Amino acid sequence: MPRGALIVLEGLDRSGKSTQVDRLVARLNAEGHRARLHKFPDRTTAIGKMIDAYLRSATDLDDRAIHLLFSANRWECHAAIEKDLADGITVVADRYAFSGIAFSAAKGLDFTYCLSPDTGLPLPDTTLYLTLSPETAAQRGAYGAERYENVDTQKAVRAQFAKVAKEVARRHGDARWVEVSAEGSVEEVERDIWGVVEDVVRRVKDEPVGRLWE
Ligand code: FDM
Ligand code: MG
Repeated sequence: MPRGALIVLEGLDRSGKSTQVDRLVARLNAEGHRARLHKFPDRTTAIGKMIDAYLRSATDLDDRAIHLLFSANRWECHAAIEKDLADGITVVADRYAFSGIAFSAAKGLDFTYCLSPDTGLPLPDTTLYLTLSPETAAQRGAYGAERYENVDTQKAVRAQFAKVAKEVARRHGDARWVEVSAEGSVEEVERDIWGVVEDVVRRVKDEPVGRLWE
């Protein structure tokens, strides 16, 4: 059976990522590709609840401890994702290991350390990184109240995402990371994303799923 594709959307806060993942899943299904959304962190699991409490600042955790919990939250879902892919279902992930690296490295954790716990996870067939200027982000209104939702953190995270992009290209090839401008209208951004995804879903059908950082 042709497999599904693993499509990841990454991006800074206010890039419209949540709107776009919803539209992408709807579009895939409408065009006859079965597709399912998977949000990371997945706040519904036991580990996800610990992460949720941390993000709401209801609890504090050591930087390495929370980094590993975010990774564990992906590992506890990887079998379900791989099963979907094998069953021909395309998985659209709202964030993935790349957010894990960018947000933790932005706090000062060693970049190579940040990569390591996610080694061996299913490799995204493509990652669409929604980019947004700080000016446009500011125009889109105030940040939320969660941890990391402030200008200084977002700046630092942006710089780390640039390093992540290079690392993905170096280890897995240029085609795995695609920058998409999020400056345009919802429809414009949706069209740009679809242009990439439509192609990837067809192309990977008969290819094995890769392993992240391997
Ligand atoms: N985040 C997300 C991390 O710090 N590490 C991770 O591995 C992941 C997946 O959690 F600020 C951060 C990024 C963001 C927060 O994400 C929650 P959402 O998409 O805003 O719910
Ligand atoms: Mg958020």
